[in-house]
Amino acid sequence: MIEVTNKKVLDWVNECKDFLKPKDIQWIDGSHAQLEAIRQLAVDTGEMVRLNEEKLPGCYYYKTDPKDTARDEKRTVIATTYEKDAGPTNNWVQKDEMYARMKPLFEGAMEGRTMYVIPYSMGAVGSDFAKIGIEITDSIYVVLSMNIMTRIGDPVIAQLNKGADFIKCLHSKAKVDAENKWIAHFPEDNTIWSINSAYGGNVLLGKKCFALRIGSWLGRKEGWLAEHMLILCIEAPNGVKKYVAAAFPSACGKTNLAMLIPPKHLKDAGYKIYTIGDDIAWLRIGDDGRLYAVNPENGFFGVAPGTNSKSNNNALMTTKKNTIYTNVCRNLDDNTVWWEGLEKDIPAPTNGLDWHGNPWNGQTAKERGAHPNSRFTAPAENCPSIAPEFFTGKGVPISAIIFGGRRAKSEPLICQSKNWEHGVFIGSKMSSETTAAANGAVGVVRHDPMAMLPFCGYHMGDYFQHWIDMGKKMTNPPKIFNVNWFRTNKAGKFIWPGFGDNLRVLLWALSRCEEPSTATETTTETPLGFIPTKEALDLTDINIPEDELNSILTLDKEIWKEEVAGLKQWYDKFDHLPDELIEELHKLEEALK
Ligand code: SAT
Ligand code: MN
Repeated sequence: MIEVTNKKVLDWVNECKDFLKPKDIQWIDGSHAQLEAIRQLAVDTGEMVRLNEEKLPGCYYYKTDPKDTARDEKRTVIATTYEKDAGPTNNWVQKDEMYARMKPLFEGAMEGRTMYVIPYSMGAVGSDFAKIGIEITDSIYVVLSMNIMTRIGDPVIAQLNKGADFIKCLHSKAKVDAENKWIAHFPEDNTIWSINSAYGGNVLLGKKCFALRIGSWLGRKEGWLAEHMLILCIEAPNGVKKYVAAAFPSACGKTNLAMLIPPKHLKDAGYKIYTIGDDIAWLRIGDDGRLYAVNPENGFFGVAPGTNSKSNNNALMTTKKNTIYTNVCRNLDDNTVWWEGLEKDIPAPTNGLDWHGNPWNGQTAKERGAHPNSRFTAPAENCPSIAPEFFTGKGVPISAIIFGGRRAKSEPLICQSKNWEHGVFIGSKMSSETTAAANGAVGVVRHDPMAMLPFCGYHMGDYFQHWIDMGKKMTNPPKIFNVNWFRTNKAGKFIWPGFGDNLRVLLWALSRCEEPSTATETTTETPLGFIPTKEALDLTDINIPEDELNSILTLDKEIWKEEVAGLKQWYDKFDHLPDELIEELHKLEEALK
């Protein structure tokens, strides 16, 4: 390991050591030998299970406490000096009070344990977009997961030694005590404290905590955007590459969209998809007035259930080596893993262990084998569709921004906003049915603007204003769209086939980004924006009953009057919102009359 000479780093690590009282300290240099030794330790202590080395080389199984299987939004806090800076959508605690509440929990929390110090970079090390964090943790799972999800070790220390600034991330699983679990962000101090959890989203502090909550705060201060977005590249048969960034709430198919496989006729025609990111985008305005995006992560923390060779073969292939599986079902016959949905490829084990660790028989068990929010943590480099641009860390120019939620009835398949401000309005009104990615009821509609409700680190009214201001600074901003893959018919079945067929919808969106647009004449203008006619969409080989197709390509005014009423209530939460949004809401209401 190279020597750490950054005094700020050394002082902070010492300070943490003094109140955490670990038995020893291990700096993570990221070397193969060091990580192998840590993996061996995890196996020896039973914290992780090494899986079948032929079928799943370098793969490990990990299980959390049954009460600790998802992000915990109630226990996620933005701790600032003034409440107005956290705004009405965050749990706010005065920052001194939050430190005082958590300090006693951290006091001696690492007694008898090793304190790991993980220097990591979000974004390719040293690239223009990159930012550094240091995570202190007592969890081997965190060390090994951070190694997959971020760039860690010596190259990052070298940056720190050059004087690079860093985010102070402190985690202890402590007693994994649900009653005393806190995930607290102190954006004024570039600090994150997380205690009493051992589940990914609460403890891999580079991800939602840094890359989104602290990132969004920094983005506002420094003039860029940190967003809950996948990034993908669509290469047309003529070789031209276009880039799309898309925001969906957790567990709404971001990973699937990012890795989509074109339907046969489009593949035969020469369309190719490359993946740049599946969850988080950092976006900056380039010298040419366009918006450029990078994926600051280095791996995928994807939902396992539902992943199979039909739904997302790229994701499945990504997880075949050097992957950590969390809370899935174990197959004891061949020491592999299994989850609901995988029966398309591999039958459920008769000799398994469910996500609680209880004996489980896929033929007779009524309970699930894998937790609905069970996850794989897999290196991006494994992904068959990974884009070369991913590795350079240079931003890619975004043509289209796509917002989407899970709405059974209201939102059409796709709708293009009228301009940037209207697009921000479209993002601000996003709502979705909740999923298992966070604790709480599943299937309840909630407003989730830009899919950032749980991840915006500051006042959301200010966040919308920042979006509007960013638009003003761009001479060539992306076009903004809203999509909904989740409309259902009378029988409750999805109308749109989704998955690879979503490319058809993206291609229409991209055609609208051409100057001049190649699709205008087959578009209907509605109060919500532009919706393609069915002639405008490529529906080759797709069979959807006429009336159902019409229903997802029109705007139901009655339903939308109710939506507007709900939206007004939502906006009422805010003590301030940009005038542009109030005006767009007013225009929508008028147009629906
Ligand atoms: O749990 S995570 O926040 O890391 C994943 C998600 O909810 O999107
Ligand atoms: Mn996410």
